[in-house]
Amino acid sequence: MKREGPGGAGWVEAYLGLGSNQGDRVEMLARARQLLERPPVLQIVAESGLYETEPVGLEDQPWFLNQVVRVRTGLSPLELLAVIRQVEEALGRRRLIRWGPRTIDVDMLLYGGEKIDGPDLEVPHPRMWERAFVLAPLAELAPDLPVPGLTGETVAGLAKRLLRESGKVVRIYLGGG
Ligand code: GSY
Repeated sequence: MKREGPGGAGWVEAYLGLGSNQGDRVEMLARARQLLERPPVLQIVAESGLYETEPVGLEDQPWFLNQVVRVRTGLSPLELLAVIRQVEEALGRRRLIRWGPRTIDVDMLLYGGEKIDGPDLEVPHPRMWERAFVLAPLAELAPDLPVPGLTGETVAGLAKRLLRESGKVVRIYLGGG
């Protein structure tokens, strides 16, 4: 547990990926951000824009809105995971179909510089480096972050390459549907 603070010694910077493709997607993301900040040991310190993104995994489902937020937190990784699950549950997330549609999805992408390989939690998120819908918003907040295992590669560089090569549409959301 890392509780000193608020926002002070012992607090860690983490990045969370938010996604929604059911219901009022803009509202779902807004409510998720609100609920994430409910515990006094978590503050959102930066938000990317919203991106409208073509589904990855199960392709026959509505397009997503995705966003990445940077948080500062005094929660341990597993405590943060518990908060994430509470937020997903409060917003009606049902884990019915793997890769399937969801009102809200919150993924812990990065937690400080930690590498976590647990049964319930893997950080960095194991699939984040291949997903343009994660890296494009992350590149707004942390463009120069190095990509593990790819010497000299940054989040911004990899995002650009994935946007070119993945064939998946990832575009800034301008509203209206
Ligand atoms: O892992 C997040 C849920 N998800 C998404 C998503 O958030 N956006 C896009 N574009 N495709 C996705 N496939 C899954 S599963």
